[in-house]
Amino acid sequence: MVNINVVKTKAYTDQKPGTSGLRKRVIVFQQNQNYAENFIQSIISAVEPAARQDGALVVGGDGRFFMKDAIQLIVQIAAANGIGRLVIGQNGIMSTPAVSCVIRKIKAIGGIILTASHNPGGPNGDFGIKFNISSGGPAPEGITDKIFQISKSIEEYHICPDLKVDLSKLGTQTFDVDTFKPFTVEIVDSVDSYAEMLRGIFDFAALKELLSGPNCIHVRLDAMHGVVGPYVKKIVCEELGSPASSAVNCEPKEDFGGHHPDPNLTYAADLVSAMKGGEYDFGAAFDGDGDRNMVLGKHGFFVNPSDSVAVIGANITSIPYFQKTGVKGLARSMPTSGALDNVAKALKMQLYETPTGWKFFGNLMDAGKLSLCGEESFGTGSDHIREKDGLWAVLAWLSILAARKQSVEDIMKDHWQKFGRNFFTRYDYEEVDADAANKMIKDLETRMFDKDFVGQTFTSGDKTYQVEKADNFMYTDPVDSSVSKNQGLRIIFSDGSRIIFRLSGTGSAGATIRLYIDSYEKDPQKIYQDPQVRNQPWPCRRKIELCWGRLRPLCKKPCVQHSDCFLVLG
Ligand code: VG1
Ligand code: CO
Repeated sequence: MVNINVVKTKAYTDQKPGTSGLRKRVIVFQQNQNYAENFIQSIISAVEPAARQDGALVVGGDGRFFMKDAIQLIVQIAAANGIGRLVIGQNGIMSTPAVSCVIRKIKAIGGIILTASHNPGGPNGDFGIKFNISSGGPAPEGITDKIFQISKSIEEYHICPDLKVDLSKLGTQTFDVDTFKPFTVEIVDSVDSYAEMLRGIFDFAALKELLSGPNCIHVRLDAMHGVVGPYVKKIVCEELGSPASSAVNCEPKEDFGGHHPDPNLTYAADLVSAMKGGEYDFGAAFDGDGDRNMVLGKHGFFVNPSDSVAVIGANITSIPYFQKTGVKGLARSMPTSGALDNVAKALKMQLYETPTGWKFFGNLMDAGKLSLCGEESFGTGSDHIREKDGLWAVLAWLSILAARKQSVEDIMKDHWQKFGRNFFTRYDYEEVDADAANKMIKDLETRMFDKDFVGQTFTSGDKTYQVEKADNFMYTDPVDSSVSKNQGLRIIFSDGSRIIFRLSGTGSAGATIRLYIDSYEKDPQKIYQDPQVRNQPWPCRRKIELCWGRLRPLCKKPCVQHSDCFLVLG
């Protein structure tokens, strides 16, 4: 018999889940007494007591520092709160998409994912805890608000301190806990269920031919020492026959080898330079928890994530899953470029525009309104699960390559010729002072809402843009009518080009201001320009505090260099 202790605790005021779970520095979890315990108890308290005894929770993470400690706490607190069963990835390892897959497969009541995604790890890095619901998707705002409320008033938590499980041993361990039904912990293979799911989505024989047949292409998949490594090895190498050398950085590490596990041109620079050599036809990188992806073609040709989802949409019949289910609708997060909109229009499909964060796609999928969606932040996925899915996106691209027998670059260029091109760029201003960032957004909003703002024209190079609409994005969920306000400031021009500002919800220190620029071009002569050059908002790239000469209060001194700013407000 395992004992339950009731431990008195003091509530914290800062456990508000952001865009994707609670993310803080590791030391915040380590040094503040009961910080992790409080939050885990708050999550479990949000699960109805009646659902707990016969319910299962899936638990897994990206292998980062502190994950194993957090999993032991989840086991002890879940047991003490009457949860019936936990299903945990071996050694705690399970990618975010795989957790979503397993929740759906075993009809769990939800899951807890230990990750701070693409944020760096290790003792000085970040840690995160995220709760997913029975659909397999991230908890919607109603539930994360409830968890936050509980965390602010928590006075005690329940725990079985003597209960320890061996996370390395596959199989079921059962414990008697107080008056509850037996508590079972099942350690499962991290990859099996997910691999089985992918076999039902893609044509594995065609992919095997592409990766290991007589005319095979060469791929390089960089897991950045995140959780995807074992998935790449087992599925792409062992099963689809790609040589072992195509799996790079595929050992999960607690500190991701000291790097940011962030699949973009900056942090996956090694992949970019390896691709430039011309030895590989296709390259991809993944983030820490395996839900993000970056796709590259031969010689390092970069596929912008907003374009990636549009290409998959335009070629969706290359994927057997969609031949079976049909295509119910397409969606993108608000800041994501309008490339997908052009595909939706051409194919006469419904297009939904949601706030940033994958949780907003779930309701549409559950209601049978959405098949394929993406975010500009290297997230792509479909209704096969309720999370974005990095390896799925890679197999989707490989399916298109197999069907079209063209290079990544040719597929992308054909796409732009047909649909026009959305030049998309995002600038991030990280760790700025939070109060000042809030003030800047307020100030900008006031200026944007000035009655004379709509209708104004701005000139950049040979193009003139007229403001057609300026607002703070608000989303009404078409399924449950819930309303999400203040999702980002939008300046929309008459040709569909847009400038967007929003504050990030995933940082762990200070505030991050994101500036997104999306400009549309249909002139075939101009579609091969460099987006970094074309969309540069200011002639130089100084920090926003100095650059925003006209956008007080972040400005420290007036900005004399920027008289030809693309965006001059006021
Ligand atoms: C960022 C991205 C958003 C993504 C979120 C979680 O959020 O912009 O598109 O859904 O990260 O991704 P924010 O609030 O910082 O802009 V992940 O791979 O960190 O789960
Ligand atoms: Co992620």
